[in-house]
Amino acid sequence: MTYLHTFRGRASPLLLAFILSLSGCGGDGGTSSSSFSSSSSSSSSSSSSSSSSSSGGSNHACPGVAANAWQGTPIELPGRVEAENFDLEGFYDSTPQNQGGAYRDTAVDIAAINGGYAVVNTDAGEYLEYTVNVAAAGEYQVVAKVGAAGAGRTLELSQCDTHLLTVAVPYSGEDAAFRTIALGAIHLEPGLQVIRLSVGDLPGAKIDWLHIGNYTGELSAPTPVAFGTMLDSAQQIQAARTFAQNTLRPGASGWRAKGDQRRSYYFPEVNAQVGYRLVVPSSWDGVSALPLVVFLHGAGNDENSYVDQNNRQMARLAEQHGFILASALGYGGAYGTMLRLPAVFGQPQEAANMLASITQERRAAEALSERDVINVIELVRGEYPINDKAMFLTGHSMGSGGTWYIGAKYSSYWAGLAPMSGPFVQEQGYPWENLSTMPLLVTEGTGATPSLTGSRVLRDWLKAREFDVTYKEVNADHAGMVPLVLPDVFQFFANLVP
Ligand SMILES: [Ca+2]
Ligand SMILES: [Ca+2]
Repeated sequence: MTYLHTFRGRASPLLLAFILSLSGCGGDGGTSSSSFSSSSSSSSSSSSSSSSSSSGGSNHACPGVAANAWQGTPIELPGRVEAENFDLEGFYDSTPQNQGGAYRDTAVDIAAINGGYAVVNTDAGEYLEYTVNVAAAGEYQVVAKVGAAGAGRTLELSQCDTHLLTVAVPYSGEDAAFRTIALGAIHLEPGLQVIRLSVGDLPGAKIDWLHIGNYTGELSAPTPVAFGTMLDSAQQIQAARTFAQNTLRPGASGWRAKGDQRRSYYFPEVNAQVGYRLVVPSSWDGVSALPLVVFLHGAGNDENSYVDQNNRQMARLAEQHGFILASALGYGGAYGTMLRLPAVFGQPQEAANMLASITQERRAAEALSERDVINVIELVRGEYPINDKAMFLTGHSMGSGGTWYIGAKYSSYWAGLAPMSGPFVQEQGYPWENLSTMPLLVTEGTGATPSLTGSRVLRDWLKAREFDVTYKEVNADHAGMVPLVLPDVFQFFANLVP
C-alpha cells in the first residue's frame, strides 16, 4: 500500500476499489486507472486468471493492455526490457521534470548513454511498469544492466504486489559504471501482463535494461584484485571441492568429531601435512547445519596461536554461540594478498611500491597460501553439514588483509566479514561490487599507530558510500585489541545467522 499516493488525482477511491477487487491483488493495481477502463473489452483473454488454481506464487499478474505499452507495442518476452520504454501511464517519479533530459517528456529521469538510454536518478518509492506479452509459461532467467555510486541499492521486480525478484545493484564506483549481472529466474505465465520495477530504500541506482529469458551476451566479470594472486575464485572453489571429496573418508576415526581439535591434511602441492584448527560445539546434535566462522591469524603466528590465547577465548566464544570455528594456517604466505604495512587503505602509492617489489616466488607462495584457505573451507564443508547462509570470515593484522582479500574475492561464501586492525585493502583494483550488501564489522585499536589512520580513512570511505559497515575502536594496541573486540565479532556474526 506504500504507493497509494501515486494514484492521487488519477483515480477516485471508488475506481481504486474497483481496480483492487478486479485485479485480485492486495495492494495497488499494476495498471493505471486511465488505461484500465479499456481493458475489460480488450484483454479478456489475458493471463491474469488463467492459472489461478494451479502453481503458486505467480498467479497474480495484473492484466496488461496493449494500448498502454510504450508506442502501443507490448514487449515480447523472452526478450529485452529497455528501462526507458515504460508504459504510457505506468510510472511514478519523485521529481516532476525529466532530470536526464532525454528521450521522453515525462517525470521519469532518462539519460542518453553510449548506445541508448537509461533510467537514472532513481529514488525510494519510484516505479516503472512494463506491459509485456509472455510467449509461454516457464522459468525465465533475469539479467540486468545496472550501476550505483553507493552500496546497498536495490530494485524490486513484482507483478501486482507479488514479489518476483530483488535486484541488488552492485556498487560500481564513483561513476556508477554499468555492470551486467545475472539475478536468477522468475516464473511467468503466458499472455499480456504488467511487470513492475520498483526502487528500494536508497536513491541513485541507474538501469539500462532487464533481459528476461535465455541470455547469451556477456556478463560483467568481477573486478580482479590488483594486489592478489591470479587464481580464479570459481575455479579454485571447484578444485578445492573436488580435492575435499577425494580426501575425506566418511566414517573414519574422528569423522564429524565434536570439541577442540588440532587437524591436518595432506596438501599435495607442498608435499606436506598442513595444520588447521577446528572447534566444533559440544552441544551440536550431529545433524543440524552449523554456522561457520573462518579465522585468519596475523604474521608470525600459526593456526593455533590466536585460538589458544587468553585462555582459549576464541574457542570459548565459538562454543558459546554454537559456531564451528576453522582457523587456517594459510601455508607459507598471507592468504594471497600482497598488501601489508605501510600499504594501508588510502595509501595507493605505498601499495604500488609494494606491488612493484613482489617477486615471482612470492606470488607463487601466495597462491599456495590462498589455496590452503580454500582447501580448509571445503574440507570442513565436506565433512560437516554447514549452513551456507551463515559462513563468516574474520582475521587479525595480516589476517585482516586476508579477510578483505578472501572476503571479496570469494564473496559467494560469506554472510559477513570482520577484519581486525588491518586496513589492507585499496579503493582501486578491488571488487567492491561484491561487498555491496555485505555486513562488515571493522575494528581497530587506538594504540595501533601504523594502522589506525588507515582504518579511520577506510571507515569514512565506506560510510560515505553507504556500505553496511559497523566500526569500533577500543583503547588498546595492535595486539591488545583482539581480546577486547572478539566478543563483538562473534556477537556480530551471531546476529547475522538466519
Ligand atoms: Ca524526474
Ligand atoms: Ca527519479
